[in-house]
Amino acid sequence: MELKVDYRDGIDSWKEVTLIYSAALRQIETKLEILNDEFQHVHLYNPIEHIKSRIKTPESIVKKLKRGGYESTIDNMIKYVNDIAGIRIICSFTSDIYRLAEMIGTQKDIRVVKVKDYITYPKASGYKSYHLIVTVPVYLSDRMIEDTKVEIQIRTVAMDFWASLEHKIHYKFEGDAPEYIRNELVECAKMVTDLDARMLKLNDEVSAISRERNM
Ligand code: 0O2
Repeated sequence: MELKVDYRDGIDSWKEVTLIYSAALRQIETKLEILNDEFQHVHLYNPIEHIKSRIKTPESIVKKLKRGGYESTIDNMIKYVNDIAGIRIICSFTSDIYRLAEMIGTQKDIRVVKVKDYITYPKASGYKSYHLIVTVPVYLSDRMIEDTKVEIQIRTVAMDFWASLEHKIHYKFEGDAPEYIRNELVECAKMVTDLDARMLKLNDEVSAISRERNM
């Protein structure tokens, strides 16, 4: 892995990039935890099951830049790699995903710059998830780095289970899995969609009964 270091907006080394993106990740994580706590307080219910976050490895960044035909420079990674900082939010129900996306969008210092709704429009592979690219300002001791990008992926437990296995299979076969395995994954994705719909319906029915009985 080799990243050529140049100078852009005061960011001049991989270490500094990591510092800035980690700070952006932490800010978003804290906001999400606050939203989850508030939701629990008001609605007695947590939309977030759990949150995972990561900084993309330099190797992975270089691969992505190469795929896009870009030279491996700090400048290019900041400009063209949207998921250097990534957060994955795992929810119980599909309805939580849209609720959370809306809540994130109304936060004053978060700017949503891109949305990919792979839930309404799943990939041909069967992949389902809701992706947001957002930016947040990061305040350092002597300056403010505006518009630090963070990719937020929101999906249900079932969608996450499917995506983790598909990701492993994708890497194992270097993107060229045998057809019967790809077909089986598409079938499993349909089962995930069905399971998510049934669990949501069940939950709605239980909530309606609880309201009726004042439970
Ligand atoms: P890795 O190894 O997981 O980090 P853009 O953001 O628009 O410039 P990109 O990055 O292709 O372009 O956006 P997209 O489609 O939103 O995908 C971003 C990430 O979503 C991917 O990052 C994966 O983590 C995940 N993802 C997208 N498609 C699939 C899929 O078919 N299966 C699985 N399991 N995950 C997927 P990376 O960097 O491609 O990969």
